[in-house]
Amino acid sequence: MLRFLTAGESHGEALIGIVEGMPAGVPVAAADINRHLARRWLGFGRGGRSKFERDRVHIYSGIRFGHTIASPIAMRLDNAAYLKDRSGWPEVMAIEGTGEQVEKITLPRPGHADLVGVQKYGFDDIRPVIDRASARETAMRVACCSIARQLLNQFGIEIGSHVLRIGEVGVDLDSDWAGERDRLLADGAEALFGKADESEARMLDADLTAQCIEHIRATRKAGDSLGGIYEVVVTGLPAGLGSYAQWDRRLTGLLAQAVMSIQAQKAVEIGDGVRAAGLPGSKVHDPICDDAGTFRRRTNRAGGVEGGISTGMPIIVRGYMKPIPTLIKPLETVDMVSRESQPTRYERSDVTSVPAASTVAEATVAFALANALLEKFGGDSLDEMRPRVTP
Ligand code: EPS
Repeated sequence: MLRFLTAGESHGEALIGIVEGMPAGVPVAAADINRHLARRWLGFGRGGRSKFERDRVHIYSGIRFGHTIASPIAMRLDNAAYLKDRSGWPEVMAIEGTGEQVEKITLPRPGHADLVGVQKYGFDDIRPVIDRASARETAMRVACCSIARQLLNQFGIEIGSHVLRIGEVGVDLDSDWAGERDRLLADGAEALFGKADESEARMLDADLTAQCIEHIRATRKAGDSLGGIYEVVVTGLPAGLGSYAQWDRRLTGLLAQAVMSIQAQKAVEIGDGVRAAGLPGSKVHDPICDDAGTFRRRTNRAGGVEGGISTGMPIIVRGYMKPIPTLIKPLETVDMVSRESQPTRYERSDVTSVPAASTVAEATVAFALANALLEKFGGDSLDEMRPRVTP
Protein backbone atom coordinates (compact mmCIF):
# COMPACT_ATOMS: atom_id res chain seq x y z
CA MET A 1 0.00 0.00 0.00
CA LEU A 2 1.17 3.47 -0.95
CA ARG A 3 0.69 6.09 1.73
CA PHE A 4 1.92 9.52 2.70
CA LEU A 5 1.79 11.94 5.59
CA THR A 6 2.32 15.68 5.58
CA ALA A 7 3.30 17.91 8.50
CA GLY A 8 3.80 21.62 8.85
CA GLU A 9 1.99 24.87 9.55
CA SER A 10 1.32 27.50 6.90
CA HIS A 11 3.52 30.10 8.65
CA GLY A 12 5.90 27.67 10.32
CA GLU A 13 9.42 27.10 9.05
CA ALA A 14 8.67 24.30 6.58
CA LEU A 15 6.34 21.57 5.34
CA ILE A 16 7.46 17.96 5.66
CA GLY A 17 6.23 14.89 3.79
CA ILE A 18 6.93 11.16 3.90
CA VAL A 19 5.86 8.79 1.12
CA GLU A 20 6.02 5.08 1.75
CA GLY A 21 5.29 2.04 -0.40
CA MET A 22 6.80 3.07 -3.72
CA PRO A 23 8.31 0.12 -5.59
CA ALA A 24 12.04 0.30 -6.34
CA GLY A 25 13.42 1.57 -9.62
CA VAL A 26 10.90 4.35 -10.42
CA PRO A 27 12.66 7.40 -11.85
CA VAL A 28 12.06 10.45 -9.63
CA ALA A 29 13.60 13.86 -10.28
CA ALA A 30 13.18 16.92 -8.06
CA ALA A 31 12.68 18.90 -11.28
CA ASP A 32 9.46 16.97 -12.03
CA ILE A 33 8.12 17.60 -8.54
CA ASN A 34 9.08 21.29 -8.77
CA ARG A 35 7.28 21.57 -12.09
CA HIS A 36 3.99 20.47 -10.50
CA LEU A 37 4.65 22.70 -7.48
CA ALA A 38 5.04 25.68 -9.83
CA ARG A 39 1.82 24.73 -11.63
CA ARG A 40 0.02 24.92 -8.28
CA TRP A 41 0.79 28.65 -8.19
CA LEU A 42 -0.82 29.25 -11.60
CA GLY A 43 -3.99 31.27 -11.94
CA PHE A 44 -5.16 34.83 -11.61
CA GLY A 45 -6.72 35.69 -8.27
CA ARG A 46 -4.07 34.53 -5.80
CA GLY A 47 -3.04 36.90 -3.02
CA GLY A 48 0.22 38.55 -1.96
CA ARG A 49 1.86 35.34 -0.83
CA SER A 50 1.97 34.01 -4.39
CA LYS A 51 4.46 36.77 -5.20
CA PHE A 52 7.25 35.35 -3.07
CA GLU A 53 6.63 31.66 -2.26
CA ARG A 54 8.83 29.64 -4.61
CA ASP A 55 8.34 26.00 -3.78
CA ARG A 56 11.46 23.89 -4.37
CA VAL A 57 11.52 20.43 -2.88
CA HIS A 58 14.44 19.11 -0.80
CA ILE A 59 14.58 15.31 -0.90
CA TYR A 60 16.35 13.63 2.02
CA SER A 61 15.84 9.90 1.57
CA GLY A 62 14.33 7.10 -0.46
CA ILE A 63 15.82 8.19 -3.79
CA ARG A 64 19.29 7.18 -4.99
CA PHE A 65 20.81 8.18 -8.31
CA GLY A 66 17.43 9.42 -9.53
CA HIS A 67 15.40 6.28 -8.70
CA THR A 68 13.28 5.08 -5.81
CA ILE A 69 14.95 2.50 -3.56
CA ALA A 70 11.72 1.24 -1.90
CA SER A 71 12.58 3.11 1.33
CA PRO A 72 10.43 5.93 2.75
CA ILE A 73 10.92 9.16 0.80
CA ALA A 74 11.31 12.20 3.06
CA MET A 75 10.88 15.72 1.69
CA ARG A 76 10.91 19.32 2.88
CA LEU A 77 9.45 22.52 1.44
CA ASP A 78 10.39 25.80 3.06
CA ASN A 79 7.73 28.43 3.78
CA ALA A 80 9.26 31.64 2.44
CA ALA A 81 6.60 33.55 4.42
CA TYR A 82 8.25 32.43 7.69
CA LEU A 83 11.12 34.88 7.26
CA LYS A 84 10.01 37.12 4.37
CA ASP A 85 6.72 38.32 5.82
CA ARG A 86 8.34 40.38 8.62
CA SER A 87 5.23 39.50 10.66
CA GLY A 88 7.31 37.84 13.34
CA TRP A 89 6.33 34.29 12.37
CA PRO A 90 9.38 32.70 14.06
CA GLU A 91 8.02 34.19 17.32
CA VAL A 92 4.32 33.50 16.59
CA MET A 93 5.01 29.90 15.56
CA ALA A 94 7.86 29.25 18.05
CA ILE A 95 8.41 25.61 19.00
CA GLU A 96 9.60 26.60 22.50
CA GLY A 97 8.64 29.28 25.02
CA THR A 98 5.27 30.30 26.50
CA GLY A 99 3.92 32.56 23.75
CA GLU A 100 2.83 35.08 26.39
CA GLN A 101 3.91 38.00 24.22
CA VAL A 102 2.06 36.71 21.13
CA GLU A 103 -1.37 38.20 20.36
CA LYS A 104 -4.18 35.63 20.40
CA ILE A 105 -6.63 35.43 17.50
CA THR A 106 -10.17 35.22 18.84
CA LEU A 107 -12.45 36.14 15.91
CA PRO A 108 -13.41 32.94 14.05
CA ARG A 109 -14.03 33.42 10.31
CA PRO A 110 -17.30 31.87 9.06
CA GLY A 111 -16.66 29.02 6.64
CA HIS A 112 -13.15 28.35 7.96
CA ALA A 113 -12.07 25.59 10.32
CA ASP A 114 -11.52 28.33 12.95
CA LEU A 115 -14.48 27.82 15.29
CA VAL A 116 -14.83 24.05 15.01
CA GLY A 117 -11.06 23.74 15.40
CA VAL A 118 -10.88 25.62 18.71
CA GLN A 119 -14.00 23.83 19.98
CA LYS A 120 -12.54 20.45 19.10
CA TYR A 121 -9.02 20.95 20.48
CA GLY A 122 -9.76 23.33 23.35
CA PHE A 123 -7.51 26.19 22.17
CA ASP A 124 -7.96 29.77 23.39
CA ASP A 125 -6.31 31.04 20.19
CA ILE A 126 -7.33 30.29 16.59
CA ARG A 127 -3.76 30.48 15.25
CA PRO A 128 -2.98 26.71 15.43
CA VAL A 129 -6.19 25.97 13.53
CA ILE A 130 -5.62 28.60 10.84
CA ASP A 131 -2.13 27.37 10.26
CA ARG A 132 -2.77 23.67 9.86
CA ALA A 133 -6.18 23.86 8.16
CA SER A 134 -4.67 26.22 5.56
CA ALA A 135 -4.42 25.07 1.97
CA ARG A 136 -0.69 25.75 2.22
CA GLU A 137 -0.54 22.05 3.16
CA THR A 138 -1.47 21.15 -0.42
CA ALA A 139 2.02 22.16 -1.53
CA MET A 140 3.48 19.14 0.25
CA ARG A 141 0.57 17.01 -0.93
CA VAL A 142 1.44 17.87 -4.51
CA ALA A 143 5.07 16.92 -3.85
CA CYS A 144 4.10 13.55 -2.32
CA CYS A 145 1.55 12.76 -5.01
CA SER A 146 3.94 13.77 -7.81
CA ILE A 147 6.01 10.73 -6.86
CA ALA A 148 2.97 8.47 -7.32
CA ARG A 149 2.39 10.23 -10.62
CA GLN A 150 5.88 9.22 -11.77
CA LEU A 151 4.83 5.59 -11.30
CA LEU A 152 1.69 6.10 -13.41
CA ASN A 153 3.72 7.83 -16.13
CA GLN A 154 5.89 4.70 -16.45
CA PHE A 155 2.81 2.91 -17.78
CA GLY A 156 1.67 5.70 -20.10
CA ILE A 157 -1.03 6.84 -17.67
CA GLU A 158 -1.41 10.61 -17.93
CA ILE A 159 -3.35 13.07 -15.78
CA GLY A 160 -4.56 16.53 -16.69
CA SER A 161 -7.09 19.06 -15.51
CA HIS A 162 -8.77 22.28 -16.50
CA VAL A 163 -11.14 24.78 -14.93
CA LEU A 164 -14.77 24.78 -16.07
CA ARG A 165 -16.14 27.66 -14.04
CA ILE A 166 -15.04 30.41 -11.67
CA GLY A 167 -17.97 32.04 -9.90
CA GLU A 168 -20.50 33.05 -12.55
CA VAL A 169 -18.23 32.55 -15.57
CA GLY A 170 -17.76 29.18 -17.21
CA VAL A 171 -19.00 26.55 -19.61
CA ASP A 172 -22.64 25.48 -19.53
CA LEU A 173 -22.34 21.85 -18.44
CA ASP A 174 -25.68 21.09 -20.12
CA SER A 175 -24.35 22.22 -23.49
CA ASP A 176 -22.10 20.40 -25.94
CA TRP A 177 -18.92 22.01 -24.57
CA ALA A 178 -16.36 19.17 -24.49
CA GLY A 179 -15.09 19.13 -28.10
CA GLU A 180 -11.79 20.93 -27.41
CA ARG A 181 -11.14 18.78 -24.33
CA ASP A 182 -11.69 15.55 -26.25
CA ARG A 183 -9.51 16.76 -29.11
CA LEU A 184 -6.65 17.38 -26.65
CA LEU A 185 -7.22 14.05 -24.89
CA ALA A 186 -6.48 12.21 -28.14
CA ASP A 187 -2.82 13.12 -27.38
CA GLY A 188 -3.09 12.11 -23.71
CA ALA A 189 -4.23 14.02 -20.65
CA GLU A 190 -0.94 15.92 -20.31
CA ALA A 191 -1.85 17.79 -23.52
CA LEU A 192 -4.95 18.95 -21.65
CA PHE A 193 -3.00 20.34 -18.72
CA GLY A 194 -0.45 21.90 -21.07
CA LYS A 195 -3.18 23.88 -22.80
CA ALA A 196 -4.94 24.79 -19.54
CA ASP A 197 -1.67 26.02 -18.02
CA GLU A 198 -1.45 28.65 -20.79
CA SER A 199 -4.63 30.32 -19.49
CA GLU A 200 -4.61 32.52 -16.38
CA ALA A 201 -7.84 30.82 -15.36
CA ARG A 202 -6.59 27.33 -16.45
CA MET A 203 -9.52 27.29 -18.88
CA LEU A 204 -9.47 25.95 -22.43
CA ASP A 205 -11.44 28.87 -23.87
CA ALA A 206 -9.68 32.24 -24.33
CA ASP A 207 -12.91 34.29 -24.19
CA LEU A 208 -13.97 32.66 -20.95
CA THR A 209 -10.48 33.25 -19.52
CA ALA A 210 -10.77 36.97 -20.28
CA GLN A 211 -14.26 37.09 -18.74
CA CYS A 212 -13.00 35.25 -15.66
CA ILE A 213 -10.17 37.71 -15.11
CA GLU A 214 -12.66 40.59 -15.23
CA HIS A 215 -14.97 38.70 -12.87
CA ILE A 216 -12.12 38.09 -10.39
CA ARG A 217 -11.02 41.75 -10.59
CA ALA A 218 -14.56 42.97 -9.92
CA THR A 219 -14.95 40.49 -7.07
CA ARG A 220 -11.69 41.64 -5.48
CA LYS A 221 -12.91 45.24 -5.72
CA ALA A 222 -16.14 44.23 -4.02
CA GLY A 223 -14.11 42.58 -1.23
CA ASP A 224 -15.55 39.17 -1.99
CA SER A 225 -14.28 35.72 -3.06
CA LEU A 226 -15.16 33.06 -5.64
CA GLY A 227 -15.41 29.28 -5.93
CA GLY A 228 -15.75 27.19 -9.04
CA ILE A 229 -15.67 23.86 -10.85
CA TYR A 230 -12.75 21.99 -12.37
CA GLU A 231 -12.27 18.65 -14.06
CA VAL A 232 -9.50 16.06 -13.73
CA VAL A 233 -9.07 13.62 -16.62
CA VAL A 234 -6.90 10.51 -16.72
CA THR A 235 -5.93 8.71 -19.93
CA GLY A 236 -4.20 5.35 -20.41
CA LEU A 237 -5.55 3.79 -17.23
CA PRO A 238 -6.02 0.04 -17.68
CA ALA A 239 -9.43 -1.54 -17.14
CA GLY A 240 -9.89 -3.50 -13.92
CA LEU A 241 -8.63 -1.18 -11.16
CA GLY A 242 -10.81 -1.05 -8.04
CA SER A 243 -13.55 -3.55 -7.27
CA TYR A 244 -17.26 -3.91 -6.62
CA ALA A 245 -16.51 -6.76 -4.19
CA GLN A 246 -16.11 -4.55 -1.11
CA TRP A 247 -17.29 -0.99 -0.36
CA ASP A 248 -13.88 0.43 0.39
CA ARG A 249 -12.35 -0.88 -2.83
CA ARG A 250 -14.77 0.91 -5.19
CA LEU A 251 -12.77 3.26 -7.40
CA THR A 252 -15.64 5.77 -7.42
CA GLY A 253 -15.36 6.18 -3.65
CA LEU A 254 -11.57 6.40 -3.77
CA LEU A 255 -11.70 9.12 -6.44
CA ALA A 256 -14.35 11.06 -4.52
CA GLN A 257 -12.22 10.95 -1.38
CA ALA A 258 -9.17 12.11 -3.33
CA VAL A 259 -11.03 15.27 -4.40
CA MET A 260 -13.03 15.88 -1.23
CA SER A 261 -9.90 15.64 0.94
CA ILE A 262 -8.73 18.96 -0.55
CA GLN A 263 -9.53 22.06 1.50
CA ALA A 264 -12.75 23.93 0.51
CA GLN A 265 -14.15 21.22 -1.81
CA LYS A 266 -17.88 20.77 -1.35
CA ALA A 267 -18.98 18.35 -4.09
CA VAL A 268 -17.59 15.86 -6.55
CA GLU A 269 -19.02 14.12 -9.59
CA ILE A 270 -17.78 11.35 -11.86
CA GLY A 271 -18.63 11.35 -15.55
CA ASP A 272 -22.02 12.91 -16.22
CA GLY A 273 -22.57 12.87 -12.46
CA VAL A 274 -25.22 15.37 -11.37
CA ARG A 275 -26.69 15.70 -14.86
CA ALA A 276 -27.19 11.94 -15.17
CA ALA A 277 -29.47 11.97 -12.13
CA GLY A 278 -32.04 13.92 -14.14
CA LEU A 279 -31.93 11.88 -17.36
CA PRO A 280 -33.49 8.55 -18.37
CA GLY A 281 -31.13 5.55 -18.39
CA SER A 282 -31.18 5.39 -22.19
CA LYS A 283 -29.41 8.77 -22.27
CA VAL A 284 -26.91 7.92 -19.54
CA HIS A 285 -25.43 4.45 -20.03
CA ASP A 286 -22.63 3.89 -22.52
CA PRO A 287 -23.48 1.36 -25.26
CA ILE A 288 -20.98 -1.51 -25.53
CA CYS A 289 -19.62 -2.60 -28.90
CA ASP A 290 -17.07 -5.03 -30.27
CA ASP A 291 -14.13 -3.32 -31.96
CA ALA A 292 -11.98 -5.98 -33.71
CA GLY A 293 -12.12 -8.33 -30.73
CA THR A 294 -11.95 -5.63 -28.05
CA PHE A 295 -14.95 -4.53 -26.02
CA ARG A 296 -15.46 -0.78 -26.27
CA ARG A 297 -18.00 1.78 -25.13
CA ARG A 298 -19.35 4.19 -27.71
CA THR A 299 -19.53 7.04 -25.18
CA ASN A 300 -17.95 7.74 -21.79
CA ARG A 301 -20.76 9.27 -19.75
CA ALA A 302 -19.76 6.96 -16.89
CA GLY A 303 -16.44 8.82 -16.61
CA GLY A 304 -14.33 5.68 -16.90
CA VAL A 305 -15.77 3.74 -13.96
CA GLU A 306 -18.54 1.11 -13.86
CA GLY A 307 -19.30 -0.99 -10.79
CA GLY A 308 -16.43 0.69 -8.95
CA ILE A 309 -13.96 -0.66 -11.54
CA SER A 310 -12.04 1.27 -14.22
CA THR A 311 -13.37 0.57 -17.72
CA GLY A 312 -10.24 1.60 -19.63
CA MET A 313 -11.96 4.77 -20.87
CA PRO A 314 -10.66 8.14 -19.59
CA ILE A 315 -11.45 8.82 -15.94
CA ILE A 316 -13.41 12.07 -15.61
CA VAL A 317 -13.81 13.59 -12.13
CA ARG A 318 -15.15 17.06 -11.37
CA GLY A 319 -14.59 18.99 -8.19
CA TYR A 320 -16.75 21.83 -6.86
CA MET A 321 -14.97 24.34 -4.66
CA LYS A 322 -16.65 26.85 -2.37
CA PRO A 323 -15.56 30.50 -2.34
CA ILE A 324 -12.57 31.17 -0.06
CA PRO A 325 -13.86 32.11 3.41
CA THR A 326 -11.37 34.94 4.09
CA LEU A 327 -13.08 38.06 2.73
CA ILE A 328 -12.02 41.70 2.59
CA LYS A 329 -15.69 42.57 3.16
CA PRO A 330 -16.29 41.54 6.80
CA LEU A 331 -18.74 38.80 7.79
CA GLU A 332 -20.55 38.56 11.10
CA THR A 333 -18.81 36.67 13.87
CA VAL A 334 -18.48 36.56 17.65
CA ASP A 335 -15.35 37.20 19.73
CA MET A 336 -14.50 33.91 21.47
CA VAL A 337 -13.55 35.68 24.73
CA SER A 338 -16.00 38.61 25.08
CA ARG A 339 -18.85 36.85 23.17
CA GLU A 340 -19.56 40.19 21.54
CA SER A 341 -20.77 40.31 17.95
CA GLN A 342 -17.95 41.63 15.74
CA PRO A 343 -17.05 41.90 12.06
CA THR A 344 -14.30 39.49 10.91
CA ARG A 345 -10.78 40.90 10.65
CA TYR A 346 -9.13 40.75 7.23
CA GLU A 347 -5.69 39.30 6.68
CA ARG A 348 -4.04 38.79 3.30
CA SER A 349 -5.90 36.21 1.17
CA ASP A 350 -6.66 34.96 -2.33
CA VAL A 351 -9.84 35.97 -4.23
CA THR A 352 -10.03 32.52 -5.77
CA SER A 353 -7.80 29.46 -5.90
CA VAL A 354 -9.88 27.24 -8.18
CA PRO A 355 -7.00 26.98 -10.73
CA ALA A 356 -4.69 25.86 -7.90
CA ALA A 357 -7.26 23.36 -6.64
CA SER A 358 -7.46 21.82 -10.10
CA THR A 359 -3.73 21.04 -10.05
CA VAL A 360 -3.93 19.71 -6.48
CA ALA A 361 -6.80 17.42 -7.54
CA GLU A 362 -4.62 16.07 -10.38
CA ALA A 363 -2.14 15.12 -7.69
CA THR A 364 -4.56 13.52 -5.24
CA VAL A 365 -6.31 11.59 -8.03
CA ALA A 366 -2.87 10.37 -9.19
CA PHE A 367 -2.18 9.07 -5.72
CA ALA A 368 -5.50 7.18 -5.50
CA LEU A 369 -4.93 5.62 -8.92
CA ALA A 370 -1.31 4.69 -8.21
CA ASN A 371 -2.56 2.84 -5.15
CA ALA A 372 -5.22 1.05 -7.20
CA LEU A 373 -2.59 0.16 -9.82
CA LEU A 374 -0.33 -1.27 -7.12
CA GLU A 375 -3.22 -3.23 -5.64
CA LYS A 376 -3.80 -5.01 -8.95
CA PHE A 377 -0.32 -5.22 -10.47
CA GLY A 378 1.94 -4.36 -7.54
CA GLY A 379 5.45 -5.64 -7.08
CA ASP A 380 8.56 -4.73 -5.16
CA SER A 381 10.13 -3.09 -8.20
CA LEU A 382 9.14 -1.41 -11.42
CA ASP A 383 10.73 -4.30 -13.35
CA GLU A 384 8.50 -6.75 -11.50
CA MET A 385 5.40 -4.70 -12.31
CA ARG A 386 6.05 -4.08 -16.01
CA PRO A 387 5.08 -7.48 -17.42
CA ARG A 388 2.03 -7.60 -15.14
CA VAL A 389 0.62 -4.33 -16.46
CA THR A 390 1.51 -4.90 -20.13
CA PRO A 391 1.96 -8.67 -20.60
C1 EPS B 1 -4.44 30.27 2.76
C2 EPS B 1 -4.18 31.64 2.87
C3 EPS B 1 -3.10 32.31 2.11
C4 EPS B 1 -2.79 31.52 0.87
C5 EPS B 1 -2.50 30.10 1.32
C6 EPS B 1 -3.72 29.43 1.81
O1 EPS B 1 -1.91 32.34 2.86
P1 EPS B 1 -1.53 33.61 3.74
O2 EPS B 1 -2.51 33.62 4.85
O3 EPS B 1 -0.11 33.38 4.24
O4 EPS B 1 -1.60 34.79 2.83
O5 EPS B 1 -1.70 32.09 0.19
O6 EPS B 1 -2.00 29.36 0.25
C7 EPS B 1 -0.68 29.06 0.25
C8 EPS B 1 0.22 29.61 1.05
C9 EPS B 1 -0.33 28.08 -0.74
O7 EPS B 1 0.84 27.64 -0.78
O8 EPS B 1 -1.24 27.66 -1.50
C10 EPS B 1 -5.45 29.63 3.59
O9 EPS B 1 -5.89 30.24 4.56
O10 EPS B 1 -5.84 28.47 3.30
